[in-house]
Amino acid sequence: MGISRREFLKYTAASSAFMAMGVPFAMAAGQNKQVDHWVKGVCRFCGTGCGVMVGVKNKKVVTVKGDPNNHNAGFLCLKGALMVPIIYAKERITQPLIRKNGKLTPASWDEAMELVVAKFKDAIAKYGVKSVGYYGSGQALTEETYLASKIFKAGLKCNNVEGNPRLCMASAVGGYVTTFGKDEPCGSYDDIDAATCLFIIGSNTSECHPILFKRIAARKQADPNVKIIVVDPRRTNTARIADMHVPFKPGTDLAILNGMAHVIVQEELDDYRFHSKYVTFMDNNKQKKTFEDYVKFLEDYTPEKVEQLSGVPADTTRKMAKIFAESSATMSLWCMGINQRIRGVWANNLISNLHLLTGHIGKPGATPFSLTGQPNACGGVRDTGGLCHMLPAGRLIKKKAHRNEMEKLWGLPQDSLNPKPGLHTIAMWSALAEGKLKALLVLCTNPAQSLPNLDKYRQGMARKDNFIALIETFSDAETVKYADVVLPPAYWCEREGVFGCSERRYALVGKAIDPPGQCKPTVNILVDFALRMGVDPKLVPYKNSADIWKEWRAVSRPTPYNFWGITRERLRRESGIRWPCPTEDHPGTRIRYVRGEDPNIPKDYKKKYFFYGKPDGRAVIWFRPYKGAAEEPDQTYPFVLTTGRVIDHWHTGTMTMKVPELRRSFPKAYVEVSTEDAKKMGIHNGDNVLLETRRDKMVFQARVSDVCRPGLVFVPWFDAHLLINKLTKDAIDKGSKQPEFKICATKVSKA
Ligand code: MGD
Ligand code: MGD
Ligand code: SF4
Repeated sequence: MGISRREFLKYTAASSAFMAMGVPFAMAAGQNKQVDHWVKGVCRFCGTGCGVMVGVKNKKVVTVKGDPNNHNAGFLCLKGALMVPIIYAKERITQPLIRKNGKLTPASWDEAMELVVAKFKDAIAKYGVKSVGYYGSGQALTEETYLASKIFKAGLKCNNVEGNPRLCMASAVGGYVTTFGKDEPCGSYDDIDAATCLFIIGSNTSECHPILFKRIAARKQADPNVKIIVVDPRRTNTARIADMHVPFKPGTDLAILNGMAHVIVQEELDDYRFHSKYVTFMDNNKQKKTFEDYVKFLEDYTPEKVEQLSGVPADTTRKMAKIFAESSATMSLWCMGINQRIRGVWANNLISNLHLLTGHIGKPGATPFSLTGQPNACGGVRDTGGLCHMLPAGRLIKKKAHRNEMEKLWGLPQDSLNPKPGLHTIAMWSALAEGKLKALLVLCTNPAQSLPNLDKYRQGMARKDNFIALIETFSDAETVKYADVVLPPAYWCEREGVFGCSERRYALVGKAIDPPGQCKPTVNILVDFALRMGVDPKLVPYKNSADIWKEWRAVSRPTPYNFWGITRERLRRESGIRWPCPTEDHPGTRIRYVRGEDPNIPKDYKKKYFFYGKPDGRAVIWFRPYKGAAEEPDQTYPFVLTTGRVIDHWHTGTMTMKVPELRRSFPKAYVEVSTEDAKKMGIHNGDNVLLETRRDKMVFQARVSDVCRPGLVFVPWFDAHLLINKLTKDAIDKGSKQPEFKICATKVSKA
């Protein structure tokens, strides 16, 4: 099934130049397999959104290969290439389960759904709609998230609709909305091929977006003058191809980014013509300011002061700023090192500031570009409005005009939608822990492993007076332990639907095979839930996910998202289309906010750029001061603990741990310690090391290397047997409500 590691290495060996640069990928893996037919789809894993072809023989998936017509040009990384055994894992849940006397026992669909609905109805009757909720995922299909959100918001008038993108992309959304007035990146992957400076900050692209990293490495290989700067406290594999790797004290990005802006204005490297025409300057109190005020604000961020705060040598800040500004086209790429922070929105703003200050925006190769983590966080949750404050296509619950527009589109009476935003993720799980939330429907996410400060939230999940209905594919997911009912969904290519990746590209995941046992497509489960809950059948008139897609196109049409031209037929024919796409003959949009590129801008518009998300058409340069992390190291907890990913595992490991090749490469979590710290503490590779934070303590095996800077330790969070989130902190960004997974204080000692 799939390809073996040997076959994989054979394919990759063909591209030894990339391998030498540390770029792991598979080319057209599985090409030689005999299959009955190929079905077009999208990789199950990361937000790179690689196109795959699924090979089917005798009604079973036997292999996958990269789609040569999608942006990945036929390439897949190891996770993508080895996806097949997961479908047939022995842990697949194939029938509904109900907890009886503490044990999950098989039940019929009818029995399980009746119990779910009885619990939801009972909670609503006793405590109101605020006592129920939905917690979804950036891995659910677009149609699934749109539908779940509609059932809760329009059907039940309950805005407690959240999902794991709150842990992931919320700060990027906050950054884009405050800077440009609209969510989602302006540029696209094509910019990588044209950039002459790639500024990578808080992203381990090589492990987390490997096929994009391959594209970055190819760009560098094609033109050695292209400069790559990696700003990351760890010397990751990504940093190893950089011209400049800039390690620093975690959590001090705001100072570094302001320091770069300081150098740019002092050395007059800014593009005055651009920012005087297209930018509004604004302080932290939302007061309009001038460029001169901004220069004054930046006086506090001399490279020398930045050095004191962050540990980045003053000359390094100067050099970075000069390369950023003087390159002919600079592209910034960032991910969780920026977003998972209590000042994540501000850090996002400051990256965009540098682009608006230097005019590195809206030209090929010049753009700020946040990388999305999950395959459909953009496509499902951000765009269709699957969070507690949002409605579809960028509309907001708190805006009456937006609610009224959605009421019209959904055929609801005027002013019938609930005007109060619901509970955000941490508030939702806190409410469960405090006994205020009584019934929760959870889809395609494993919060019993992925939430920060886990002990608190797991205790909440374990309470006897609440009810958790979980739609989950695998019996060994941690959250299954806390579920009262488990509903078995069709997995990945067992049902049809759409994923939207980091570059606003939407592509169809085709149905290749039937689901096993009693598994059902999630949209069927959700419609069944809605009807049993007494939701008006006119709100859920769908036979399949294609019907929902049709409605979504219409709902997006009056907005700058505009998916009208992305028909199901086109999705079947083409390998992904980037929105906005207003008509069926429109090719999709590469660059937003630029006349002639973005269909939202009239062809005769008087200026070249139009940031139409803002009332005056100007993007905002924000004055955001430096603020540190929620929990800085001190004498008692002197180290910073950071958490993140490894190339071969996906999140909580429920899928990748089922692939022998992937499991073997990282069988368990470990703690990465710097050579310098290890020497001081007498720690050697493989020694047991105790980590202790204010929340919990745990022992990990040491990996001593030059990856972490002294004072920093790193633990990957895929291992269900070593739950590092018991140690992390649940402090959140005030604006985006995203938790600061990336930084907390810890003690480190040899165990
Ligand atoms: P992380 O490992 O979470 O991955 O992708 P990334 O964000 O690239 O963290 C990125 C980097 O942030 C780390 O190298 C870390 O050293 C750095 N960092 C820590 N603190 C700071 C800081 O204060 N400032 C800066 N500038 N950097 C800091 C995440 C992405 O990956 C996401 S969100 C998802 S959902 C997907 N998950 C995933 C996976 O589970 N496995 C694999 N293999 N790929 C994945 N792709 C996606
Ligand atoms: P996953 O393992 O992706 O992690 O956290 P989670 O979403 O909780 O969970 C997906 C679940 O869905 C799995 O249990 C899987 O078995 C199941 N599943 C797979 N396919 C299907 C399907 O088709 N249908 C259904 N119904 N279920 C399916 C992710 C979250 O974690 C994210 S996005 C981020 S960015 C955070 N990152 C992060 C970090 O960097 N550090 C630490 N310490 N914690 C983190 N937690 C966050
Ligand atoms: Fe899948 Fe991401 Fe690898 Fe592409 S880079 S094959 S989307 S895991």
